[in-house]
Amino acid sequence: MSKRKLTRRQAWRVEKIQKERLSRAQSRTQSVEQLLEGEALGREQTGRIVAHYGANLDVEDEHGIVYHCLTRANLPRLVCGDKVIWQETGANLGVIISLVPRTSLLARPDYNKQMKPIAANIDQMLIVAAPRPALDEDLINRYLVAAELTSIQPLIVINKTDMLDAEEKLALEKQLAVYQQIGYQIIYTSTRQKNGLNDLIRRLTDKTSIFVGQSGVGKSSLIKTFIPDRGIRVGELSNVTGLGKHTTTVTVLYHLPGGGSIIDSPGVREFGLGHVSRAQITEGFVEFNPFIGQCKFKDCKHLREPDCAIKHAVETQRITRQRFDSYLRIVKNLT
Ligand SMILES: Nc1nc2c(ncn2[C@@H]2O[C@H](COP(=O)(O)OP(=O)(O)OP(=O)(O)O)[C@@H](O)[C@H]2O)c(=O)[nH]1
Ligand SMILES: [Mg+2]
Ligand SMILES: [Zn+2]
Repeated sequence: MSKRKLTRRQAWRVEKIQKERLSRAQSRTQSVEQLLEGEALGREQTGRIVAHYGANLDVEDEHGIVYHCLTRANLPRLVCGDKVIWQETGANLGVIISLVPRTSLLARPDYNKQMKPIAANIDQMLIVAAPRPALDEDLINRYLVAAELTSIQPLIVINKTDMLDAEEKLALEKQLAVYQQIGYQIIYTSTRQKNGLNDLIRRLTDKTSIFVGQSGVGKSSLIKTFIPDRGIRVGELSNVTGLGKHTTTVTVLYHLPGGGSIIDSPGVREFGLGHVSRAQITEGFVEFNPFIGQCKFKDCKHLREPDCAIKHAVETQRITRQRFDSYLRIVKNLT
């Protein structure tokens, strides 16, 4: 078969799939509009999205009852944590008719570099890391920047401390001490030895927190220790890939028995910052703030320019080389 023929056939298939998609979307919209025109609609009420799978969203009403809902076509992409106005259309079924303005939105770029929202109305971001899969400081720093730029309070959680002997634990604490020096809190936990869990639950009460971090660091395991009866799936680390086998694939919001909610999100190998500028990343490195605007050149990139206030701060140890080098790697990878 010639190359051209194959390409044409591929093009035909792509077009066919797109047509099918469009018609599915149109019929979905039609059925939503038909539902809305019907007379059997319940009253308008507020609710919160507690899970979402493709076009279907689970909305929880004020009494904690969950309804599978479709959405009106004119709404933006809705995510876990969103507060919505919706109407009942049948037994445990409903239609979302509007979105209550969000107080915060966490998003990340997808494979097409389009920003994809992950969760909304979050107060706190728990950045979970572990000795295995190997701790990635650049990833932690990207999450910290995202937290700073979206005004979501970050908290670093180092899980699986049972995998470290005393000496290794000390070395890790020393490596991460810089984060505490610049004002971030770190909680060391082990779901196996039940360490640090009380400390962690205290930070979660009465807030909406999202657990983020690489796949296999133990986000779902931590959540499971707080909500034991909700059948949360926890992955075995595969020896081949090092990634979780029962990896979380949908974002779900759980309620804590003592008040507050937690959102479990799928692990990521990379967390890109998307369309943020170099200047925004610099701002997201909190300890750089006193030196921003002090460089000789207004457009200083803090690389080789003379009289660079940031580099001077590194030389005089007011900014650590550890964070500065990570900053340089992050801005270098900006698209
Ligand atoms: N040694 C040890 N293993 C743990 C600990 N916490 C979780 N694990 C194990 O780590 C593996 C991955 O745990 P998960 O909770 O599924 O990890 P996750 O972060 O939710 O992963 P994704 O859903 O893929 O993002 C499982 O085999 C857990 O049993 C811990 O404190 N110590
Ligand atoms: Mg998980
Ligand atoms: Zn500079």
